[in-house]
Amino acid sequence: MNLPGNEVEQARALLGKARFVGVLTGAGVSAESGVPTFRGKDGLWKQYRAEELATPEAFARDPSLVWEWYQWRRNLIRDKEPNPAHFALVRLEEALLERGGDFGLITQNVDGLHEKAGSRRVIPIHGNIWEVRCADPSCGWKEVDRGDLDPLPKCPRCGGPARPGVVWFGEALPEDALEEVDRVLRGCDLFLVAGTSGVVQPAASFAWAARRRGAWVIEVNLEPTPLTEAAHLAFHGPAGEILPLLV
Ligand code: BV8
Ligand code: ZN
Repeated sequence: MNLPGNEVEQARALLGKARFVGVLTGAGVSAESGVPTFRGKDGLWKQYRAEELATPEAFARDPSLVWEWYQWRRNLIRDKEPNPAHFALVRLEEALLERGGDFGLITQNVDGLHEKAGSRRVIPIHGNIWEVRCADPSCGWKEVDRGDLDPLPKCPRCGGPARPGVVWFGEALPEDALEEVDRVLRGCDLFLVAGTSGVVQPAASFAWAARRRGAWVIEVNLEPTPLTEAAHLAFHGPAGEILPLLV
């Protein structure tokens, strides 16, 4: 990693004077904690891709296969700890709130590591892998359970199939989360995007929306992404090294 010093200084200056920082994180922020990302060579599970398993259709067709994937991921994540990227975002939030500013951390990650690190204003737009809920929305049963589950968990209230409490492809994002996202995108004067490939909508449009409203946009990723074009400053390297350097 060899970052141009003047750009690091520019990013630090922008972060230092911002009043309202919005952040969008993706799987790359948890990569250094040992959580596999979705896309790229480490993003594969058996012969499947996330887009083939994280859908209501896949669950209707083969709930055992989908649960097997989620239980594999729950077991992988269970004992993982936040890394310096997560902790840098905690410090950024603290600094903003201390100087009377505002902050919102939009995350596509379902692993709960931002909360574990101590971030408070987290907006988990794709749900929570520890939540289990009834597949029938009219039943409404749900709970957070970090333990081992039956291979094919059932809803204790109505006896129907239970499903992971995450947002699948083709499903709407939670309304309360979208309202909070809107507040961040309208209000922030700096938007920081870290560790996301920027291909999943609607999250992939957030940086553009913030920029259109006049916010500075900074990207941190191992490599260029479709969002690099939306960024005023882009840093290429591990989030666990770059975020602590900037914050
Ligand atoms: C919706 C949760 C409407 C579950 C996930 C065609 C065109 C455009 C859009 C669409 C289309 N067809 C369908 C759509 C819509 C679709 C979509 O965007 N599809 C794409 C793929 C084409 N979107 C949806 O369906 C969304 N819903 O649109 O609803 C609607 C409205 C009303 C009513 C009904 C419907 C819902 C999408 C939610 C999908 N859920 N996951 C689970 O986890 O199991 S998505 C999945 O991708 C992940 O979970 C993650 O949340 C998301 C994004 O991935 P990333 O986090 O970016 O991870 P990725 O592996 O891709 O990249 C990692 C990056 O990190 C890389 O860039 C890498 O370089 C970098 N990196 C790695 N290590 C490091 C690092 N960077 C820094 N440091 C490191 N150390
Ligand atoms: Zn039920």
